[in-house]
Amino acid sequence: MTGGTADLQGRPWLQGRPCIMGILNVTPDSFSDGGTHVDVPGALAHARRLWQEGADILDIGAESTRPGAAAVPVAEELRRLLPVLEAVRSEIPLPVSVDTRKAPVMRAAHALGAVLVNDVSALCYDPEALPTVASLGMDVCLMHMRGEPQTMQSQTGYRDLAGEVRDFLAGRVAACRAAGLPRDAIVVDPGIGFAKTDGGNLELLRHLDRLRDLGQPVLLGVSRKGFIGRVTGTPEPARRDGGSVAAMLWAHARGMADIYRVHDVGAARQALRIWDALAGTETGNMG
Ligand code: HH2
Repeated sequence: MTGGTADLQGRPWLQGRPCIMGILNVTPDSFSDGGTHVDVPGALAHARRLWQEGADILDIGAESTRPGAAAVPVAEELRRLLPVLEAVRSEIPLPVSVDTRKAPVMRAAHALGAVLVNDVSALCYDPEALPTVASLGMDVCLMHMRGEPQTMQSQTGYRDLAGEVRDFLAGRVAACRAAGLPRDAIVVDPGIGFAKTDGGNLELLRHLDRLRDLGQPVLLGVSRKGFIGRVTGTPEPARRDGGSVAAMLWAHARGMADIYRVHDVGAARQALRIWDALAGTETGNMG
């Protein structure tokens, strides 16, 4: 079984049904899978598995953005990322996204065939990031957060969380449009777990529909996040896939997201298929 929709100009979220982004972290310290896929053979084996289990796109990241994580120098991020990206691109027929905040990493990843920049700072961290994405013609995922991964959990107070997230993303979409990015190239993400309390994450998930009037595809990243661990009493991130699937289906049942960023692609794909079979909304791609 493969997700395998590598056409649509590398934009599987335009296929008319929600798609799955499989996470490939090539970091020693990611909160859930740090250190497990850092060497090229290990990373490639994991990418193969994500593809076979039904991913539509792979998101490769070489800098952890978990709460408290320190920034990684460009040279080190490139050293971790590029050999894996090259190997994945030579074997796996899926579009690849690069999870980075840095323009030089965006440029190097583009040269190796990455089509989407997934920037948790919504192109705010590096002043060169927005002109770089625009000049390379890459797609972008703009995520809401405040501050830096190291400090973000001290900035969790909001008057109207969903409204403020929406307004921030509207401003970033406008900045991208002004820099020349076409509307189809822009995805937005509420940033679950980034500068939000546990209650804030739940509130944002309840009101995700408020992002819909932006008119952009919505990416949702709930997989194994800390709030799932705290709400369910599951300290080990790798044991949070049940809660991750539940949060994903909450959004899917309400049509509130277009891309689900997940660690366990097989579980996510199964859950979406069964939900759609029950709801009568499956599109014939029954694998
Ligand atoms: N979450 C993480 C990293 N990148 N990108 C988007 N667009 N949305 C997210 O919710 C998101 C993201 C954190 O998860 P993970 O990659 O598993 O961990 P780490 O940052 O520790 O590598």
